[in-house]
Amino acid sequence: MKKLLALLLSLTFVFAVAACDTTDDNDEPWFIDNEIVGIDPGAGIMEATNTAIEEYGLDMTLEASSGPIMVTELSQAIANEEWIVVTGWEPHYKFADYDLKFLEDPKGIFGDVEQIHTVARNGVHDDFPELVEFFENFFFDSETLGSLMGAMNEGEGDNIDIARDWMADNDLYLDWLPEGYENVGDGETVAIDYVNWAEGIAMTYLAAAILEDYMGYDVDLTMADPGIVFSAIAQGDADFFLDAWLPVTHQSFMETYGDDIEDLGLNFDGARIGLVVPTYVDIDSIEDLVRD
Ligand code: PBE
Repeated sequence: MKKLLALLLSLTFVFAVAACDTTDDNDEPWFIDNEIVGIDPGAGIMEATNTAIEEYGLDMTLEASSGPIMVTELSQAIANEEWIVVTGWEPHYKFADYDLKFLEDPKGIFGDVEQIHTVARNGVHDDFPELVEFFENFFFDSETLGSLMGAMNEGEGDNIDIARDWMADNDLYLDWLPEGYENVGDGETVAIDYVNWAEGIAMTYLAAAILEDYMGYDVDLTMADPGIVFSAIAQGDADFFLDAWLPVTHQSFMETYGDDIEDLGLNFDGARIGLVVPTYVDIDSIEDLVRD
């Protein structure tokens, strides 16, 4: 009997905890654990989200994870129709896979539309003039980058092979190649760094395939945290980085390292960061995350 009572008590406890997770005092749906699902701690969007928590007076915590884990949490919440709010950005394949919306940001903490830039270490104009020309031409519209990201997300095997398959149906790289590109690299090594963010992975592996297959370079790819990537470029330990978000998201990195970094111009226009929820979450603004 005692055992049964204990069992009943613990079951009641489990149900009570489960109820707290998904409902508030008024039994309205709410975000599990009062949490915003974040990504890697060094990302600009994490800094912006902490500012938003302060400026809007949100009683929520920002959980660090990574881009891929954020997407997994998003897909699980959507499968259960639970409320979830994530640090989100576009271009990203999650908008093609799920019905999502950015929460309005009346205080403008997350900035406006911005651009993704290709940046490089000092000296690339002298050392790699053909690559500078290539990267100055390197530019995606939203549909093309979306298609490449989708291929990487859904494809199996190495990203570089997925990039090669994708190139068989998408020949925009022909417009990027400089005059006399064939084997201009002559086996020389080029170091390209990237962060674990979907759009940068897609662009970086595509560039690597083109540089190796058409221009004859040997491309050395390294994934690292954003702070490490910016400092590696500034110190000349890496040659190129294709995923610098300007003017807002990576502003603080550019303030620290900008003098030692060359900006080769934008490769994507119309990028955006913010707080993102599934469309069934019936709030519209970051202000609605404040509970009365
Ligand atoms: N992101 C993707 C990055 C830039 C690229 C939005 C996650 C960031 O927040 O730093």
